Amino acid sequence: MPPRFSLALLLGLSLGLRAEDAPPAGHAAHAVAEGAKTAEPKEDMFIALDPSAPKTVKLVIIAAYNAANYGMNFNGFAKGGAQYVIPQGWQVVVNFTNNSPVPHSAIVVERSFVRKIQMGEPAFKGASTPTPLRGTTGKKGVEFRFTAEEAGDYALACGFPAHSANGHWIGLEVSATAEKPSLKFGAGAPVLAK
Ligand SMILES: [Cu+2]
Repeated sequence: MPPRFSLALLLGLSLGLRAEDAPPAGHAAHAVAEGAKTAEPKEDMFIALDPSAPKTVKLVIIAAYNAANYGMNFNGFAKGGAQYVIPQGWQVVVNFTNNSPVPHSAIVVERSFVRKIQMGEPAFKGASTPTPLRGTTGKKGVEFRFTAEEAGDYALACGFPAHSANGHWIGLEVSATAEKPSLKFGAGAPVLAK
């Protein structure tokens, strides 16, 4: 008997598969955007020398790059899990964007400040997005620049209240000995002091 039954079953199965293969209009684009957002971060995506200006480094900082640390990450990293090293005296140009509708910001502070609920002034003149406490949204981006005048251990932190204390920061060392700027992910990055 059941040729009919089998046929119906086959039809049902193939329909089911088709429904999965073809998401409703609009969802496909969303899926692509999600995929792009979570592309595995690579160091060279976020740091580059400026060929037109001596001793100038460009940093790309993307807040809520992916879902790591509930979106409270830069370029996919939180809690000091990535570390920039900038030679002392270099110009730093930061291009900041935010993937999330939740406001985030970026401010360079002394490393010991990352546990503060509220950030004060940036460690260097000009070293923050325009309104670090309120944050900004949107992928349009804001640019800020500063001179890494003084060697030491700093952090690039989110200035939105309580975000940095919840891990929304990465390391930034200004080095008196490094000859080139660098960025390192993972092991070798500083661990947050308890
Ligand atoms: Cu934040």
